Amino acid sequence: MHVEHLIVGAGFAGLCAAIKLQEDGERDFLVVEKASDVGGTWRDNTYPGAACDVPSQLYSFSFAPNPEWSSSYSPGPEIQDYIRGVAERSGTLDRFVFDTSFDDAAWDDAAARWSVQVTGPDGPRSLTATTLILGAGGLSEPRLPEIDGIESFQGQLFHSARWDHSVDLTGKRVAVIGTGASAIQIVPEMQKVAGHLDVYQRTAPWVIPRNDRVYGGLERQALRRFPALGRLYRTGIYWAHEGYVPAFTIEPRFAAPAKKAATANIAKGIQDPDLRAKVTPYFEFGCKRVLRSNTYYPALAADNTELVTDRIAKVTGDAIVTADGVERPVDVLVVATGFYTTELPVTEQITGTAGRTLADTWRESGMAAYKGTTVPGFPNLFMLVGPNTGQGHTSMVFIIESQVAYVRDAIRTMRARGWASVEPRVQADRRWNADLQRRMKRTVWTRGGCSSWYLDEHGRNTTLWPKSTITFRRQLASFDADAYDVRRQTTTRE
Ligand code: N01
Repeated sequence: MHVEHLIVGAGFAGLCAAIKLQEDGERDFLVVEKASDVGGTWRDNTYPGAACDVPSQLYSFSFAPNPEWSSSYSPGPEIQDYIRGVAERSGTLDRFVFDTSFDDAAWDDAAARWSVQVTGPDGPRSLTATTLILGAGGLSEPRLPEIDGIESFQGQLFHSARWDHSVDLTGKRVAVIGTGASAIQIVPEMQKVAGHLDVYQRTAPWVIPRNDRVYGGLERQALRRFPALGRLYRTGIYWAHEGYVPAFTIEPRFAAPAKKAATANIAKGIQDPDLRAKVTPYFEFGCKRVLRSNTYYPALAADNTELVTDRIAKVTGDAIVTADGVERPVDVLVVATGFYTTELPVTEQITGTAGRTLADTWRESGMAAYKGTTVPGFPNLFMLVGPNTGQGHTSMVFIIESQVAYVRDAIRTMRARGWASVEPRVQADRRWNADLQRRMKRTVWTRGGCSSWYLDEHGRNTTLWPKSTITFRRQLASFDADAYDVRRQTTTRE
């Protein structure tokens, strides 16, 4: 079987690509999705308290505004319903193949197409595709902690992104390992139901107030009746973010007001000076992702919670033992320890022109792509949410739409000019990434004195976009064919 376009993943990115390809009259595409539903991260992260910390109006497709958001920061299930609703209304769902994993893809140079293996309910299947559009997500592969003895734990253990809803937590001794964006949403919910809660903190994060606001009935009615109002909200929020955050990542003085708000947040939520000291970060504001919560610090200060800052030495059958020798019994162990971000497992599964996988190509140099989307040696591969496209402060949906616009233009250009394949030139790729990494050196993510999922094992930031998102959108506004080696539908290279 041959399809013109194979899209991997049915989250925001894959869905956006499907909808926009259809809009362009491209009918011959398939979306393969390993799970049984659309939604990506919002389908997978069902932990209690899951919610977005990017404003709802901005965390939606520009072409599918939603006047029904219940509050300024949407709860996870509402976002999942939104994605499902958009998918259903789009008329693309008949080309989604669920419960089907993407196993591998290899570029067939003679045929100028990808040879792909997938596995569905009926077993493995081979197909070919002219373009491969990867929307597999940058935060989709859970990373379990490597802790001595953890495999011997006899109680219930699960990752934050694979919540086991069959486990009743009421009155239990619950332990949460990690204090990142997922954990700080989980902890207040656990504190409400657990008999006792231990929170294992390796590094204290900066947490600013969440300032969530429930939309009143009148406000929602107005948003429904006057779509322009929704667009106004969106634009206003967008510029408020854009005006501030990219500036403070370069210039620490601009971070001072937000750092002050984070310090006041600690003082408001926690009375005990020892606990306050423990939760006060040692690194520069913004070095790790800045988190938002009004309830995290009060939950840590509650009588049934203990914040443990001693290093975890080992896990036994029913307890966690810290380096100071203290053993704390545990019934349910939640590991909110993040994701594989710089060594994405999917990169092992894609083989380019030189017979090397993406993972091999990036092993020494780290992840890198031209415009975060295309890679030399991998013709007709388009990565959505690729290297250096991530955001710590604003909407990935904005980035996804920018990338999809670029991919659409690439496909239109290929059709118009009769090209079989496009592949970014090594020089263009080098120039793009050298410029990014030059700027990266000046950012708080590199010089802020912390380690984070933004950085790879060499300390290189291969995940975040270091300029404004409007710059990203401008730079991907049209397909720049002169940065590419192209091959005509005959076999000569230009
Ligand atoms: O993962 P993380 P996350 N022993 O990698 C700790 C998005 N997101 O799932 O800081 C002990 O940030 C680790 O400690 P340290 C968002 O982009 C968004 O929380 O490395 N601890 C850290 O505290 C976010 O940034 C939303 O020292 C260990 C934690 O586990 C991204 O997803 C909500 C450990 C991991 O934090 C990832 O967030 C949720 C070990 N062996 C997620 N290993 C919203 O929109 C790791 N840790 C609100």
